[in-house]
Amino acid sequence: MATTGEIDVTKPRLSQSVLANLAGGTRVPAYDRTKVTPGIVHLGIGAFHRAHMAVYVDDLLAADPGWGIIGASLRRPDTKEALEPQDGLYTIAVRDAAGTHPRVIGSILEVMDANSEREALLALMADPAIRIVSLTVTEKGYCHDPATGELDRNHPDIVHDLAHPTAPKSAPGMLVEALARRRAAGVMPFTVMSCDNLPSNGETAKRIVTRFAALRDPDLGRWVEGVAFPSTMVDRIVPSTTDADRAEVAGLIGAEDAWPIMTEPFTQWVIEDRFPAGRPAFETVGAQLVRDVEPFEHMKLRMLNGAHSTMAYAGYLGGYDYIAEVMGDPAYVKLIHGLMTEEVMPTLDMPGVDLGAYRDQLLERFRNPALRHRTWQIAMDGSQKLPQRLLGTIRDRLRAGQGIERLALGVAAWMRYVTGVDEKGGEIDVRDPLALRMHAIAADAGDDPAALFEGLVALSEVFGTDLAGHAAFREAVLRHLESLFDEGARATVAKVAG
Ligand code: CS2
Repeated sequence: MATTGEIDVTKPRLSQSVLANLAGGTRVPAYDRTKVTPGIVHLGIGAFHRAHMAVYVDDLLAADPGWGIIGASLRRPDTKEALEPQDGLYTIAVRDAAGTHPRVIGSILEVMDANSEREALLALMADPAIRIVSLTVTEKGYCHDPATGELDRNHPDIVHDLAHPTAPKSAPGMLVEALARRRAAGVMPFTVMSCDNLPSNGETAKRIVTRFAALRDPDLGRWVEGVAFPSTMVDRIVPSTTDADRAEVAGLIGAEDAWPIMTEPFTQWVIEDRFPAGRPAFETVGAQLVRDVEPFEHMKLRMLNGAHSTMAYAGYLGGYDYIAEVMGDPAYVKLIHGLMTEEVMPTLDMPGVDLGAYRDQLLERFRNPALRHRTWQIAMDGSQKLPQRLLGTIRDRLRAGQGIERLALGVAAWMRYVTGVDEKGGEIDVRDPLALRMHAIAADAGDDPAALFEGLVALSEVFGTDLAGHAAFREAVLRHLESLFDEGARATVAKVAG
């Protein structure tokens, strides 16, 4: 992901001092940023957070300036490098068929690079003014076993952080060290709010963080048991920014922004209302505060993300670069429509929600021709995503003796994709924490789909220990995998779509 393209010297760089002079029509923060004080630390300040939570916070700072965000990146300093010269300001550019609509967001007061500013970041997280630490560290940032949701004690970052607990690298390590400092100072814990696409993301975060704390010190583990970890369901599609996007945004706002964020009009945030240390009035800016988020998470992960991953693998293999292109192929649309209607919707228990309307809205969002969302981007980290997007639904249906034709195609397409070789013999750049292991499995399997299936299904962190031996699962996935090799993705999609 490129972050800084060529900077056009004829335009000023976006910053506080040029806000008043941006091109007409550019919405800018409607509050005095000098009055905003930090109340939230956000770990994992990537594009998603900047298109989602930071926008909700931007909407509420006029009424309540005590909730500014200090963002931190745990891996790369690139966000800090892009935003620091811009006083934390950046543009979100909302794209629909009518055009691109820019808005400058001011809720991020500062970006810190955890690697070079670890001590300062931990000190800030221990400060009583910080009442919420939110997270978008992606699935793999939880250092867990995706199939069980338990902390992976052998994860290199966890091994490191247990050996060096006061200089942690991982998100669980950072949270626990900051909480330990608060406990030692007699400061009440912050609320930990996960905004990642994980099932029961609050509970999952809590399980991992308390386990890590207990491994450090059983007393600390018990104290961390008392920390609130509300779950949230987050939704907004955010393609990676390209240099062409940068140029377009510069033209629209009349200033150079090193890292604008491109997104869609739709946004949704459902939050479990459990914030003992206080929270901003998120409900006044469009978030839904509820007692139980889990049904919403299931719905979103299985419908949106399950369809997305299926389109990503089967679409990439079929030669489609973008989701909107996949949606231009009637066979793929039929597959996705059928997957959601016949196979996912019956597994969801959502009284009062019109699932048919939700599905149709998703199909409309996927069709957004202006969004340019790459199948390759969604295909990343499949080993971490498959369990909650496809395999949970598959398990529910198998338990009920129901068919899994379309869901199994999603899994088979993933297996075909992670071989790293496309249908024309070209290389696929497979990005995944298990990429090396999967590459070795594919190399051993050669051109035998059955051997590839056996090798991949034995990855228990993805498939657990139940699916490998399940006859109906084996039959459906292997049949589709053979078809993907013999006939290719487009023909297989057409066949399975019916
Ligand atoms: C996508 C998600 O990249 C992916 O895996 O499925 O990022 C998706 O766009 C978001 O969850 C939408 O809210």
